[in-house]
Amino acid sequence: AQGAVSGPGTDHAVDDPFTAERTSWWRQDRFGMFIHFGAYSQLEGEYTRPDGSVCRDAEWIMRECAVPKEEYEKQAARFDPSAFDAEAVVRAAKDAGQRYIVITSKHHDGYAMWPTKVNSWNLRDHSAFDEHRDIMRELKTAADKAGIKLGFYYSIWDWHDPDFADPDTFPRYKKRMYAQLKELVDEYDPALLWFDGEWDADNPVNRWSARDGAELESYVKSLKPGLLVNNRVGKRRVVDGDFGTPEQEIPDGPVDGQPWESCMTLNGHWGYARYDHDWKPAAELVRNLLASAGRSGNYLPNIGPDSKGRVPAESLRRLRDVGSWMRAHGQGRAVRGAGYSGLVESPGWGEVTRGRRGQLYAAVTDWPEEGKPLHLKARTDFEITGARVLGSGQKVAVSRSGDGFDLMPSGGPVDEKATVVELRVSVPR
Ligand code: FHN
Repeated sequence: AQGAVSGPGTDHAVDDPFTAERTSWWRQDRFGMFIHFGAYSQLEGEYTRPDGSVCRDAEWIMRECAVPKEEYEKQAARFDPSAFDAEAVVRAAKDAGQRYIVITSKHHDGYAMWPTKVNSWNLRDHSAFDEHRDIMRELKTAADKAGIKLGFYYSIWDWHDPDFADPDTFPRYKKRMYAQLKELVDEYDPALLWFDGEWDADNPVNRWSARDGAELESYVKSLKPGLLVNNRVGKRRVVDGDFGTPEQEIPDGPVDGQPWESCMTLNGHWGYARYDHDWKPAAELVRNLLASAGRSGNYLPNIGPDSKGRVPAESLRRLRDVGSWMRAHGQGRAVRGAGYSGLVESPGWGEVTRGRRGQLYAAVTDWPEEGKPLHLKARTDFEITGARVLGSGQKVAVSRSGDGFDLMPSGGPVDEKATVVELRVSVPR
């Protein structure tokens, strides 16, 4: 199948995750938006201790800065993200070329970002936010309108609920967790659930087992057949769910025989950190997107709205740049629906993907010295029957050379982020 990866881990007799109908939309989309937004956003990454010293972190601030529970609750009570604009967030994703959004419904601090009836530790009952607003509902409505899929991150690990850390009371916690997940599925009909924190570092007698993971996965799938679930349901990220979730890295190929999605921060933090200005350039995002697609993976860069719910302008600018690049280079066809090329080795000067109609997309990110060709090392026998630069239409001379082909575009880079050469190929049967 197009986009499938050859090699170890793809040999599933039943419901091969690389070709399964269920994962089809997700494998085609290739590009989503992660959002880390929660009670921690209120602190914007800085906690001033009673002695006046400042401790910095983002979504881990409660734990890393040892914020006392009462103090954290006091901060959450002031949380008023009234500037959160679901339509603008969805538009930013859509303009960037992203086709799905995954937002933290509950992070490790246990704070629910929807009006859960399970407890009062949530955005409606424990905040300064308008009690008539529901951010998740707003996102769902905006996403549906824009044809964007919505998924929820949900942390199994919970720092706030005392029943979590005690093996005797853990079943009670689990019951509430199941009830919350049912609310999320019933109320917002998500396309996927993205679990995290199954690696419980808080509970000395960690009872969360691979069996708990399997049970959780089948429970949520029974609530909604077709729901996609990530791999972090089993203890310590053993293979589970529909896709793997490497973090801050692009793996070389299939991960544990699963399709995968690489999530990454745009600066150094997931949640908003007002002091972190170390933003990755848009060119890096384009490169990561191409590298993911070329290895048949998805790319999920993250945004972290501030205490008012505003998305940092630096994130928006980068997403806009990626979107412009997508539009200027064949509407993102080097990425969307594309996957592992199979026909050539990955070159040192960029990334190669194979599009859904069989074309090769050679994306040049590190242009060779002037006058030097772009060499493609063939892995198998095939012919190149046509070549042009996407966007500019520049002609590209193709010649056989040694173990593959030399490509000579008639001009230099058309875009410093990545210039894409589209190659029509003929592969002998
Ligand atoms: O601890 C979390 C972290 O805060 C963030 O949510 C990332 C996103 O994948 N997951 C955990 C670390 O693996």
